[in-house]
Amino acid sequence: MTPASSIRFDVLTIFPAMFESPFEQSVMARARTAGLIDVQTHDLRQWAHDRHKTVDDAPFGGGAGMVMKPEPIFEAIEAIQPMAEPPAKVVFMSPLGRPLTRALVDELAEIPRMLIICGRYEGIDERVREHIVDIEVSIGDFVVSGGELPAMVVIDAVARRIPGVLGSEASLTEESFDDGLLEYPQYTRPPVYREWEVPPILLSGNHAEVDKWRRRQRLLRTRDLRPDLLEGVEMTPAERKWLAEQE
Ligand code: 9D3
Repeated sequence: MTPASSIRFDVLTIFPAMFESPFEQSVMARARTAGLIDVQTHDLRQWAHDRHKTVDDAPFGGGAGMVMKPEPIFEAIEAIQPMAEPPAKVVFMSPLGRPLTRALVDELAEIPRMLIICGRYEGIDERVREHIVDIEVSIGDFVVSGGELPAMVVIDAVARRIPGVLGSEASLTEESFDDGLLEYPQYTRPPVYREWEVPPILLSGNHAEVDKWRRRQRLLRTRDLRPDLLEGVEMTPAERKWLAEQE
């Protein structure tokens, strides 16, 4: 995987204000200040054709709900593409899309510019999907009210793959979890809270024993919570024996 050194996200939405706060905080705010990501929102209603700024209409053939009209979307994309370089890949957030996984996040992180269309209403005119969308992405098999929150999930997850967005310490930590195991249990002060004690090994100062304990806890948690993830994981004979002994 070779991530882009910076990524520009153009976002087409009828709710641009939804994108303000999440990208003004913490990791994403620092990434923007550092020039590693650029998030530009565009209000789809700017490209509506009437004084009511209509962007939806009733479905041909009848049925419940409204459909997003094609003209404002095509015209918006044609206006946004020349605003920067290189030409953006057009990403449509949709329940029909490719499920977002670590592999898809890594694939998207190689694209230096994407224009993300956020759908609302019951759907979008099929000609948009057919003629201008490059990639359709879903965040999972559940329904949310529109493409805005899913777009923010994509931007956050993709931005974290750009070198420098996470501190070097955090990115090394993240990489150490690339082996497909769940994380180990974490504790901080106080060592006893309401009679509940922190595992004594963590207070021992014996780093080799701490590492061994953490590795085994990860194996145990993965077996109990996400046995599907344990398939491709390599274990030493000692680890395999220990795990089989745990209830
Ligand atoms: C009755 C059919 N519905 C689809 C299951 C209509 C519909 C509901 C909600 C169509 C779109 C939406 C709004 N959701 C998104 O735009 C969306 C989404 C999602 O709901 N789940 C997971 N990923 C995504 S990406 C965009």
